[in-house]
Amino acid sequence: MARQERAIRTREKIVVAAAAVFDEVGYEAATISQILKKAEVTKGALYFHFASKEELAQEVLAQQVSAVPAVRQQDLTLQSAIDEALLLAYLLGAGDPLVRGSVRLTVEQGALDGLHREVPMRGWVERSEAVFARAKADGELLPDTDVAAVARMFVGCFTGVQVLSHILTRHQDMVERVCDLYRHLMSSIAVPGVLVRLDFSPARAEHVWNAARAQARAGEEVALG
Ligand code: XVR
Repeated sequence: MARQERAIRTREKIVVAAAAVFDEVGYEAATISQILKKAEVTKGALYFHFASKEELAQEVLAQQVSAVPAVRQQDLTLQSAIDEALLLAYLLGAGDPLVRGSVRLTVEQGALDGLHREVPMRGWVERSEAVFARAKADGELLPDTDVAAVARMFVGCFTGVQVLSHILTRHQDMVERVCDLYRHLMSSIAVPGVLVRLDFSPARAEHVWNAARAQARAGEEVALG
């Protein structure tokens, strides 16, 4: 393996380990030595890539949106939007360390710890807005829908449901709660002919995950040549 590729892998291993520790104990209580132990790397390797716990947390936050693999494109853009939310919900419930750790960092608002929690949130709002703009251009949304307002509303509602699901069930009912949420929110923005074609079933989440993984693997193979 080339030296540069090894360095990239070590860096990513450290980021995932940091996320796992942030998920388990929160940002404030997390220590560099816990992260070292989990990552199974030397102190030198960690400090080569990251100067501090804060820098590590910022990187975990920065990777939040890309930690969710791209979903397979569906005929209806709104179905793709549902699938993305299902996948994020699934990964939270299944215990994906990067997703869970990053989301905990985002919603756990420590006193003056200086973390830029707006980074992933702005990323989600932008991404949602792009998807809803496409849905609108495709004629799937009721006329006069304000896509920027809708994007903020979806991200806010998702976050609220996530917090409640974590408190009540440690995310075990996350997929079901997101299905309920989307069934209600979509009926306020989708044209009737589209609404009846949308699939909001919780069982869909695992299929979305398998399809996204297969697609990501195929992409890697193409990249390797
Ligand atoms: O934007 C999101 C989706 O497009 C659905 C609307 C999800 C936003 C998730 C935000 C994340 C940060 C804290 O969840 C939290 O609870 C996938």
